[in-house]
Amino acid sequence: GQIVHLEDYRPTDFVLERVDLTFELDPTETKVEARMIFHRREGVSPSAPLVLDGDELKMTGLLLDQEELPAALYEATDDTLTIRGLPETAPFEITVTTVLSPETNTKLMGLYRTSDVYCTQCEAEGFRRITYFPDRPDVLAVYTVNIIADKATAPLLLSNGNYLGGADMGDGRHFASWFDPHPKPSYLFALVAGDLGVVEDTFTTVSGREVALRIYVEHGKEPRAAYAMDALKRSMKWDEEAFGREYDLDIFMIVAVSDFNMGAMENKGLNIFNDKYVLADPETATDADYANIEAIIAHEYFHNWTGNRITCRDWFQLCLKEGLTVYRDHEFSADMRSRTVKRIAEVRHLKSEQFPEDAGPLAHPVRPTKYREINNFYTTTVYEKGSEVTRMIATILGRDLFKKGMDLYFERHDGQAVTIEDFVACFEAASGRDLTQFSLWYHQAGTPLVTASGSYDADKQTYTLSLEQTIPPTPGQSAKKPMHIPLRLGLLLQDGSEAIPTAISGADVTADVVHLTERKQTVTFSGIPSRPVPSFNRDFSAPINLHVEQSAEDRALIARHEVDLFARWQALNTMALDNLVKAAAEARSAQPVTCDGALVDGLLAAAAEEELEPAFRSQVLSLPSEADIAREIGSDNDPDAIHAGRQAMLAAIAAAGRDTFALLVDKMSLSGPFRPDAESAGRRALRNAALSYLVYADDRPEKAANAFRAANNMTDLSHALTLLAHRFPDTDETVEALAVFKKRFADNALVIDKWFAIQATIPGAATLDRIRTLMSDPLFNASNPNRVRALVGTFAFANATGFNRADGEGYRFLAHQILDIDARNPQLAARILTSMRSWRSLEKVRADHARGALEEIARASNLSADVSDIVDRMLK
Ligand code: HT7
Ligand code: ZN
Repeated sequence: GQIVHLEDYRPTDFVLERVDLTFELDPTETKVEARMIFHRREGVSPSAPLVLDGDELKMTGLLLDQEELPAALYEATDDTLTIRGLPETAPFEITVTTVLSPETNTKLMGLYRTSDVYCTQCEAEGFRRITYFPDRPDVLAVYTVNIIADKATAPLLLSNGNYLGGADMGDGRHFASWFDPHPKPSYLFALVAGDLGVVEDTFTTVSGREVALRIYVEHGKEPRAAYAMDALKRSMKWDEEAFGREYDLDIFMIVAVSDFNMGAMENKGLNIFNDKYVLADPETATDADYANIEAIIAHEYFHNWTGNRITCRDWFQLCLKEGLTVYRDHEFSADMRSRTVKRIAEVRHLKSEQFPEDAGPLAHPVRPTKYREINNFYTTTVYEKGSEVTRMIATILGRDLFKKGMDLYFERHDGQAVTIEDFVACFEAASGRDLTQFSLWYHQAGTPLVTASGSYDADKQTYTLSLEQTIPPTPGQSAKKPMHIPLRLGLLLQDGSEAIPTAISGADVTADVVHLTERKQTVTFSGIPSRPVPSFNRDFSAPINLHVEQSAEDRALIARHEVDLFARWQALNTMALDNLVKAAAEARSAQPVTCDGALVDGLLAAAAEEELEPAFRSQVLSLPSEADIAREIGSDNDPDAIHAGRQAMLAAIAAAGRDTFALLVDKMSLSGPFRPDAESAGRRALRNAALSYLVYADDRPEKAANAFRAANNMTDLSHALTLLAHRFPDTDETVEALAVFKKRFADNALVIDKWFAIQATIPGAATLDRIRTLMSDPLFNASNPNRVRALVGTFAFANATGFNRADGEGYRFLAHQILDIDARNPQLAARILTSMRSWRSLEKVRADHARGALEEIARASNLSADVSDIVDRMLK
């Protein structure tokens, strides 16, 4: 594929006025007729041709104003259709007929089949796999869609917008017509046809309009869509209250399918979901599943305004809709659940996924300036860092001005395809602030590092902080400018109260936000009665790394007294991480692993503190992951040493806290029917965290096996199975539990995915053989993305010791899998391959094996653009 550059953006030569699509559905010979009305844009040369995008299309007809086009006037290549001799000013109609084979479309882009249902996925460039079209997000048009299909196998015919009507055609077929009055880009087009069950409800908008809500699922699964429906109604209400956004069609539909490349898709009025993010009941879904469903239903619904009504001018602006919509779904979940616990989960995710991306060969700015394959830019940088950038705008402006800026954005740009500059300009206009320096967050890749040191002058009663920011070099960007970093800061006194300075110099400060704008800055706080303990980056106000020498006692003071609960968790987590890094070094040099007493005391005190909510306490008990430790160490990583050090620390904490944990297991047990609410989930999380420590402290599997037998919901059951499999992989108890679980849930694909994933994460070199065996299990299905992600993806992303075997077999296994998957589904292959993004930070032997495996992929013939883009960037 060719490289696309932001600076080459030009509007199209022709304006698309409207689109009429007719689909005659057939598994291998679907006929698509696309009628498009265009006119030449003012000022465009009369000789300029119309160039439409295509991808693997078979065209069977081409008309201009209903007359066949002479062959001399057009040229069709692999990816374009060029038409010449078009009218100078008058509108004209182009009719393209194509024939598609949805059944054999294994890329799951364009029109495809999943469990006998026809469905589409058009973002980013899937529409061009349906017909020749100006397939770019700045081409907005009004669509009418006619669907003709066999009535018996496809009684349900859906598309975007409002239903116009339909009828029986008398020949075993029927048709339906849909009209979407809102101009939209092609990536938001959707069609679904098949035989599905439905859950129905209604929502009355703030202005009193009734909207029909429908969630379509496989027959028999309707009861499992109840939670998704509830989440949808809460999302609709929340968007009215929090952002003043009302829904704009008579109907909102969600369809759940089992073969899907990503989580879900926000097609106008017809969201299509990976069924993993719709279906839930206590027997089959964990608390994490419920929380994900709530968040993703909300996310896709929120796109109706941030993405659909206001869309992206080009794909470089992807964060305009994704970063903002993630920010909105984060705020929604924070309002529905515990704000602090939600923030902790967000920061954990950001640090474990986005920070490594930003520190490795795939690093790119939130708003990139070039790409080879746009599918590879649906990244955690665009989504999660993009959300953090939006959050920082809210922090800098404050709640009211942020809201004013958002209102202006909706008012100014409704119905348009816009840029990040347009978005930022709304906040500048609303606040009168210059956000030029702030905008570097969109343009400079890499996680800024802030180094801080403080000194207290008892005579003058001043406290001085020296702060320095550095932004590491990233691919294509060696020198960086200093950024505007809004750093929330607390100064705690020894009694735990907060110092209120009488004056501050050296930086702009609003409330507790210190605005860092220089490379080096010295900030002085006056009127500080005694040496304070600084609590940096409260609420994780900026997505940065922070280096500060702080004693365990000072961190413990923050952990006990901070008013910002996030900062309390952060203090304990940082203490734990420091200790885990030391433990890894000790394990690597075969020394005994030491566990800091202040850390153990802090963890156990927080775990037992009844004033704190259980979900928070469970977060405290969950130590940084092996990947977190590797990231903190940064280079020359030995995953086995990291694992050994961490296990030793777990054992030490488990031994010291045996009584606390036993008490918690008792106290946190729940009676009565299962409820998926945040509070009940928090109790289960704390109970299971405590149970994990009890199991670590034990060398026999009974406790875990008993928990497995006693579990009456999927959260507890899968947790117990994980404990058994990870801690006692080859015991009779584990073998039996795995067999029981498999038999009980054999006909539930989403639960069987968990069965595969749990085994894929068993630590140690032996797991690779297990993976190979599991791949020949009859339940393994190489063409179902969820199943491939559950086994191969989970192994590569989440099993540090198994995947990074010292002999390099894990990497070679993955290389072969990537080539195999790539032949069917390039998007899926490229995504799983990113699991190797941190290969350069491994110790030399492993890094050499990893490079060898990547080179093997790079050498393969017929690589997709998706995989070759990723592998080339990783090897650069
Ligand atoms: N906007 C969507 C992103 C997307 C996607 C979804 C499913 C399959 C392929 C896809 N390519 C891009 C999902 C979202 O962020 O809401
Ligand atoms: Zn999105």
